[in-house]
Amino acid sequence: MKCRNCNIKLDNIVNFGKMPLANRFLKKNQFKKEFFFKLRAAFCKKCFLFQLTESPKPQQMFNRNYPFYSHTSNGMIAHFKKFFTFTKKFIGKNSKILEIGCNDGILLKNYKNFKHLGVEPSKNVANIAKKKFNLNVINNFFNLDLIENNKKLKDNYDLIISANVICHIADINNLAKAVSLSLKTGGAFVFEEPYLGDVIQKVSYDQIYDEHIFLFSLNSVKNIFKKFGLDLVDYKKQTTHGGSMRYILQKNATKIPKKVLNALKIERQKGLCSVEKIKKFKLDCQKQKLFFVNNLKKIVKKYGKISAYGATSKSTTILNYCNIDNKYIDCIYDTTPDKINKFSPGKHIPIVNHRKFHFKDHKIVILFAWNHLKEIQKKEIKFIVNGGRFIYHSSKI
Ligand code: DWN
Ligand code: SAH
Repeated sequence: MKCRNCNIKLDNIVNFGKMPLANRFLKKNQFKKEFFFKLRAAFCKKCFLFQLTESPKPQQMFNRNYPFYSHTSNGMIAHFKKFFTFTKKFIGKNSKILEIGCNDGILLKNYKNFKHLGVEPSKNVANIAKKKFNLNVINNFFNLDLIENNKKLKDNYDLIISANVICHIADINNLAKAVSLSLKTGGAFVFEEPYLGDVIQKVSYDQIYDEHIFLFSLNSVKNIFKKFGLDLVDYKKQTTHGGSMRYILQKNATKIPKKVLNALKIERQKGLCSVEKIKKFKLDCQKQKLFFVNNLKKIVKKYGKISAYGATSKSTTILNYCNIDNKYIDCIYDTTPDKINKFSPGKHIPIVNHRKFHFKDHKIVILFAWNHLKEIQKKEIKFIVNGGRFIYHSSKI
């Protein structure tokens, strides 16, 4: 397998085995025809891009039944308000803003009083952005074809924004070229994604699944986008999604600030550009798998089956990589109507309405939505006060 950015041979990092689609929650009659692919991560020693070697077709993942609705987290609603405030410095009254992957409008709604456009391929969530929040949204994939076939989109935007989307787009050069074409000279491209540094440090291998084709770093982002005249001019570390990075790029910047040059150097010193250091991640994943499975076995022996909280995309990687099924976990509580009363991908654990979570019934619960800990602790305060404990798949979280 060759690097999706620079086409040189990749170094294998870790193999998670046969994996279903992370967000393909099933009805019983769909079990037999379930789709699987090989989930394997690799690293490019030239451009430092951490990536999947195989990825399902985008239409298989992003369609009219995409079950992730961004508005389900109040913490993320507040976060995206702050994202908007951060980007105010790039726009004026008459600026035009484009969002790549606006989902149900959680970020784009903040730009409602500007000339704006969202591009979102998953029809169900795009419809919410359009109908509930009255936003301008094209129900399509953002790519070069879209820009080349729509003259109005070319050389048109002062600001392009995106959150947790760019890592979902397999043809990264096509994406970068499309962004560059639609941005005005001097315009800004601001996007944020789960950060490779956090995943390595926390051994949060659950950030790796079909939709997350890339885990970026400052160095890999710089290397991908500079070919298309998009220069990394700033960054801002984020705590969302277990540790993310906001990247700020400018079309044809005149100068790269010292702050960025220093941060690129620090990343190199930390080993984020070293294939030898990144290869250690495989061992860390295996250790955490062993830790989690042994811990779970002990708990189940003592208390019987336990429950989990948050039917996240991330949980699909944990459950399938660790081979944990209904023998250990009776159900996963969740707020999403499209997931409730269905079964988890691959391991077929029932998804139950979070309203049925009664604090007295549980002593220990696996928190799959660990990135929303604060928000969930608040909701389930009785569970915590009653001595309830959340556990995780990694001891480094
Ligand atoms: O990149 C992506 C991110 C932004 O969102 C996508 N590829 C898919 C998705 O990833 P995820 O499923 O891991 O996202 P979250 O936000 O960690 O998990 C959301 C799930 O947790 C939903 O199913 C809802 C559930 N949840 C809950 O049951 N109670 C969430 C919250 C905040 C809650 O209080
Ligand atoms: N931005 C939101 C949604 C992230 S989930 C948030 O941070 O909460 C990933 C989203 O990317 C999905 O809504 C999916 O439909 C969208 N997506 C995937 N590929 C895309 C592409 N090529 N162009 C635009 N959006 C895309």
